[in-house]
Amino acid sequence: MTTMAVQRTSCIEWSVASRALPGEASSGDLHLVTPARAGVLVAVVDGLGHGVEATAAAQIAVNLLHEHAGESVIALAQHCHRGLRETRGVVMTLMTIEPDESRVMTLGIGNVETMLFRANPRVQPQRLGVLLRGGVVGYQLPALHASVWPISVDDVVVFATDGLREDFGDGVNPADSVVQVVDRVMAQKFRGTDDGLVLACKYLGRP
Ligand SMILES: [Mn+2]
Repeated sequence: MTTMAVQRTSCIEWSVASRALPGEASSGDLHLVTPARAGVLVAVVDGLGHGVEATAAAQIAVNLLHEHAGESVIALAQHCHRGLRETRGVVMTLMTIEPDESRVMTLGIGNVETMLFRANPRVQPQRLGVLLRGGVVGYQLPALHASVWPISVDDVVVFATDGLREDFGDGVNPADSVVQVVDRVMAQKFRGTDDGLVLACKYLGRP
């Protein structure tokens, strides 16, 4: 297992932990965090299956997302769909965090679970989950509708691929550091039957 030390990109600090399926040299679960025109783009991509073909498909997706990082989450999904037709395809959740609007825009295709945890205990609901639409990028896209959420300073967003159990959010405390969040989720919720990746980011406000 590898955990990255805390990183800072634009308006967030973040960390990621990942593990390949035991016996595989490379993981098909990849991430991207990169400055975007309106703030920052965060993406988690899971190549279908595991091993080198899964990694190759996920890497193509990450390269395309990086190349087009200034575009909307919907345009990004469309670029990836066109660019992944010759691969086994990926599932992905995309999010732009936009400090000028104090909002996130997000789109999930497939099953990369993503939740926002409110730092302020008086805000209800305390958690929001990205609505995931069935499909495979590169093979069959669902209708693309982005969700828009308000975000406040110190709110935490956690992405987890299906190598983590669906109840991964139960171990998340938004008051913890992002490194503590990803370490705890990986230690407690890794299934061991697939690659797994968990990424946490904390919103810092305007840079
Ligand atoms: Mn998977």
